[in-house]
Amino acid sequence: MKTRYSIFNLARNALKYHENWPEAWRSPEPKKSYDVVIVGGGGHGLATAYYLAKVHGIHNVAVLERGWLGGGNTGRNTTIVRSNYLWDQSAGLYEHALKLWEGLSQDLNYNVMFSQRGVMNLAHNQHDLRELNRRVNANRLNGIDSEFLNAKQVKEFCPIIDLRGNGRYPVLGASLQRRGGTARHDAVAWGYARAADDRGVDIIQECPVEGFRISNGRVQGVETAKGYIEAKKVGVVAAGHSSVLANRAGFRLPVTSVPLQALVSEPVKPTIGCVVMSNAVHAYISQSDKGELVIGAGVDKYVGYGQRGSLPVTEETLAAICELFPMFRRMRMLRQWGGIVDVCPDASPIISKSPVDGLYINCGWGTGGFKATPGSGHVFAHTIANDNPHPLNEAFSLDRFTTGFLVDEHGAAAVAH
Ligand code: FAD
Ligand code: PYC
Repeated sequence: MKTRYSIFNLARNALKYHENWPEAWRSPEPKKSYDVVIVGGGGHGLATAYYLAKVHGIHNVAVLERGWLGGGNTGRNTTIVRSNYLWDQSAGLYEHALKLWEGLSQDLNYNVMFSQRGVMNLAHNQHDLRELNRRVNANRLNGIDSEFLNAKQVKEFCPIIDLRGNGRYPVLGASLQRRGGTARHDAVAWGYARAADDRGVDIIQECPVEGFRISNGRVQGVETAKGYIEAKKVGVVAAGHSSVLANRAGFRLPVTSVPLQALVSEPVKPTIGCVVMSNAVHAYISQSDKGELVIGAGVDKYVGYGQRGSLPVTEETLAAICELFPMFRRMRMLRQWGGIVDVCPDASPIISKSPVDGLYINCGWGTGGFKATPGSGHVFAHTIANDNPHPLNEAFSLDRFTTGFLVDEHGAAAVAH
């Protein structure tokens, strides 16, 4: 009886209150001018706006998003968070982000469902073993938790894995970052949006930026579908479309845009309690809190802007997943999609001033920027507020492609690109 009453209540409240839920953020018309305009309402853009307001006291800020918040790669990614990169510069940046993740739900007062379930990277051959060992040691030297597991320990940590990999992908060992894990992607966008809005930031959706007004080498504002908006400073955070926007501002970026795809299965009971990745075969898997297996693949081998990804990549990935986890062979896949990732030649991001004064660029995260969202927003806000990089993003400037001081993270990129 009690149950029926509660179900009735639930239905009545759903109908009665559905239209009166308070909005998590306002939807204002754009003002004539702002101190800072951020182009792109993904996680990185929203985080930048939040830290501009919170840390630097700059509240007259607008985030202009051409579609809906998180509709780009933020809402399309497979949510893996880790900081086990090879070089000191990357370790600094990604570990900064991981520390912010550890307090993010409290900071935003919004549950981003950060789950430190451990991220394991598999070794299938002697080369993988050497590379993973090298990276584990490099991580430890940088104070990042990282350990090497032999095959027996891999099986203990993830009992459903088949170490034989059907002969094609034998598992010889793995690296493990226990503090790594996953977070709920759209909650990250919504949490940052609500917290930025609370601090006075205007969030404007369905407002594509179509061009920039530049005078005497300095940005004056942005041309948008909702009219011209003046801005003292502009931050471009438009993953996948950053080279298009840079072209409109009159400079070139060394990035290539390619589709990266992912897919999820029908939901099942908890079966895999960690994240398992294989750089060598471009397949990785975790299980969402809803029970879906979240599976990712490699990038398509051609430039493209279709948010789909090609079938041969899906087939290759699922074949590898089935060989590593035979118990998943009869699972049905529910959804498949793609996102456009912009890739730098050294597989590291650009967080930098640009050749145009007052215009800043944050892009090139390739297949791995979700994990960096809080850290990226934090240091980019610093760069914009001070017109100078934060020490943690100094190495990720645009001019590294002319000085040659690249930060080559191809080995740690997890999904080769
Ligand atoms: P986005 O979320 O793409 O935001 C950019 C925004 O800019 C978009 O909303 C877009 O609509 C907007 N925009 C573009 N042009 C304009 C314009 N002209 N005017 C206004 N707005 C514009 N990373 C990880 O760390 N872990 C993972 O497990 C992982 N898995 C991935 C799986 C897939 C399938 C994909 C596609 C990516 C994955 N990534 C992962 C990478 C990660 O998703 C991205 O690096 C990260 O989300 C980039 O965030 P962002 O805020 O910069 O970009
Ligand atoms: O960078 O860890 C990563 C990642 C996992 C899946 C896609 N990117």
